[in-house]
Amino acid sequence: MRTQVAIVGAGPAGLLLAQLLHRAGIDSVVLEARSREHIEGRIRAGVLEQGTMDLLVEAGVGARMQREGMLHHGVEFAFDGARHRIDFGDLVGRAITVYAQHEVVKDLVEARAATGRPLVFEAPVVAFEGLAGERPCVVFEQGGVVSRLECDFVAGCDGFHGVCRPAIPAGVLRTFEHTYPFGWLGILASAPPACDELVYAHHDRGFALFSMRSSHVTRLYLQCAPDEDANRWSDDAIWEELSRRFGEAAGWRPAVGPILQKGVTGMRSYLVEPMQYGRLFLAGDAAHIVPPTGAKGLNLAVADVRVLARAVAHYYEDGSTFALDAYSSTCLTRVWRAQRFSAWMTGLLHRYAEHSPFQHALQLAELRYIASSRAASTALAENYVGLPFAPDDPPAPSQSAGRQADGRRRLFARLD
Ligand code: RFL
Ligand code: PHB
Repeated sequence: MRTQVAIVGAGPAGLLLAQLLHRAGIDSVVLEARSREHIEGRIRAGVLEQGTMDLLVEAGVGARMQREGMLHHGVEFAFDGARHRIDFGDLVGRAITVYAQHEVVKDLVEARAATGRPLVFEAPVVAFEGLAGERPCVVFEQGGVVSRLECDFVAGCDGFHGVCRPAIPAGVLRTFEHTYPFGWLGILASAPPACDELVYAHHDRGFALFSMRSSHVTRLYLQCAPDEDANRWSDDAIWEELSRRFGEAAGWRPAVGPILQKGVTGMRSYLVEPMQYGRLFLAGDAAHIVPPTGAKGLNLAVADVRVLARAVAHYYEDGSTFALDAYSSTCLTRVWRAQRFSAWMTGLLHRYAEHSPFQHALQLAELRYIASSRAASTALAENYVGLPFAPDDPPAPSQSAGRQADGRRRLFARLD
């Protein structure tokens, strides 16, 4: 088997990359370890930045999101017994859309099926050959049969626990990591949203987040121990704790209803530099993880594959590797910015057992500052709605040739 781009993983990163490449006339094979039912039912993110929405529409997979997604022009922060609204429209003229990640995945799987290009489920990648050379090869298993897929490039879109990042030889990557001393207990509930927008609550007993999926389904999170067993929490205990945290922090309570799903997520910040080794390019959670407090993980995955698809297209247009060579540094600028914001939001809103009363009071002082200062709330809004995409990121082939020539001119000027 042979293709131009072998894509490992059918999460949002791998599937959107496949769609963007298809629209550029580039062939790919997507290999996914799990079944279609599994990836389409995995409950995860819910907040799409405006740039993400625009890209999904541009890629021809945004129609259902535009119909069913909920456009939000602000979010609320709850502390001191009241809710304080951050008005994105007024502060930065942008918005976010609340639309479940698994719905994005369903739309992308359907679009892939319509192209007739391969998306192979239950086909885990198990090994690689020749990643540093020009003819890499991906080895995968399907129904007990081992097969080889030759390609020009490998896109490592296989998430944090995948096989692509560990395939890079020791010493190539620099790793940055921080693990937080808490997790989130998340529930999906059959209850109508009791507030039109997301509510981030700061409470002495720990953080709580109110989100939603539709006019009759809410998504809620509670700060818990990192190794919390979700089954130790009865439904009544979850509602009681949510009601207490929101009631005291916000003077408001979410509507109660049957819990459809519950689970615990650990919280970590993680990234590797560079996001490339030879012909292997890492994208999305395979390269970086942010704590979910800033709602950035899915949006970063989308931003990475936008850059990668354009860089690969430049390569097939004129053989130029300029944009591919710039892939990692182009993505990492955005990734570090999202890392900073996500770590800051996490530090601002969570209860730390080791905090002194002084540190706890500082969190509240900062929340009051955000609620009362246009400058502070603008900084938050600007980061929450996301950095716009640069139109020439990566540079177009003609510009890249120009930039290479400029680089050579600068080098020669220095040598002169
Ligand atoms: P994924 O979604 O993990 O997909 C990787 C895919 O690769 C497959 N795979 C393999 N396939 C073939 N061979 C192998 N050897 C393989 N090993 C693995 C896996 O089966 C899987 O299908 O990574 P991707 O595409 O990079 O997407 C990243 C996002 O899923 C992630 O960043 C977000 O879910 C993070 N996140 C949020 N992001 C947001 O932007 N906004 C949010 O509101 C938000 N909320 C969240 C979140 C993540 C959460 N959890 C559960 C971690 C809320 C939560 C609770
Ligand atoms: C969600 O709706 O699942 C969600 C929203 C905002 C976050 C994290 C998760 O920061």
